[in-house]
Amino acid sequence: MSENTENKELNVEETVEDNSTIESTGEIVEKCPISASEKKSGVAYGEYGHDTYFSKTCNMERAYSFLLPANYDENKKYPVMYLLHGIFGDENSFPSDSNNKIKEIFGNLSSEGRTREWIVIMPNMFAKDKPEQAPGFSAEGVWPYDNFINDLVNDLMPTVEERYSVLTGRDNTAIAGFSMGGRETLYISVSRPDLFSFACAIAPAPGVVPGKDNFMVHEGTISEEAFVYPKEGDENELKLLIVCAGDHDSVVGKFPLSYHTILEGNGSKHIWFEVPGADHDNTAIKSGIYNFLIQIEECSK
Ligand code: FER
Repeated sequence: MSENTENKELNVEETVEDNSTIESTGEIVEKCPISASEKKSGVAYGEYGHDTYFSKTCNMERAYSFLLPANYDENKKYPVMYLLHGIFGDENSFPSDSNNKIKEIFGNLSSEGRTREWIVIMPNMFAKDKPEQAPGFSAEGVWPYDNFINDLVNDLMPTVEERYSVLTGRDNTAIAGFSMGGRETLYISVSRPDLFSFACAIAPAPGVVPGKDNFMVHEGTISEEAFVYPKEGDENELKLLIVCAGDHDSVVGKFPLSYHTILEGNGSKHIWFEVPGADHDNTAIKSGIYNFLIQIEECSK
């Protein structure tokens, strides 16, 4: 699920020769431009790291990965983006797959002043509270994913704020995720809009609201009526909410579209787009992250 087979054979880090700059008008560009996703000579990229923390929610030591911006400086303060992996993934899912180009997209956009410098935190989203719990397509198998909101808010966010030089508050905090991570991005952002001004769900999996697919019956983390974001003028209105997905996603199918339809129906402002030629894969991830970073700056102007 979190494996992105389409791009696996190209596990090479390329450096583009022309070092072309990113042309962006600020509009949604459905496909992430090559100029944003390829490694360029002369651009300093951040480094991935790994650490652990004790979670009171889970009553165990847990791990996360992080991406600090190039030239991370304790004397500066940085906004934080939480980036959530897909089902059966863990804190290594994003850092270990060089084809998602996360490092490159953040570094390229930042070097051209198209995004602020972010600290990216990639947690293990399976917030089990008993060692024997395992992920799967069942109510018990997904419960720990839905429990992650508690670990995030009560354990991981305080840890991050203590360990890194971070800007706090919702205007400096973003959440994004792919598939199961997209589902939890929606659940977390709609539940705690006071904590996140920016959210991006890439190919979000079913189960935010009740539903059924080939894998299982989803009870829903919230009711369809409750899947509504604070309205314009509310202090907790999101500045940016993106829902996107590949135009032929063979895993989550039309569930991302169904979230868009619900949000449109209840007047929750958001951006929806499909990524042409993308399945449940890195093409969708790259486009989602690229557009999220660009749109954060657009909506902050
Ligand atoms: C499901 C379909 C897809 C589901 C989860 C997924 C828990 C997640 C896919 C992924 O993370 O790649 O019915 O139920």
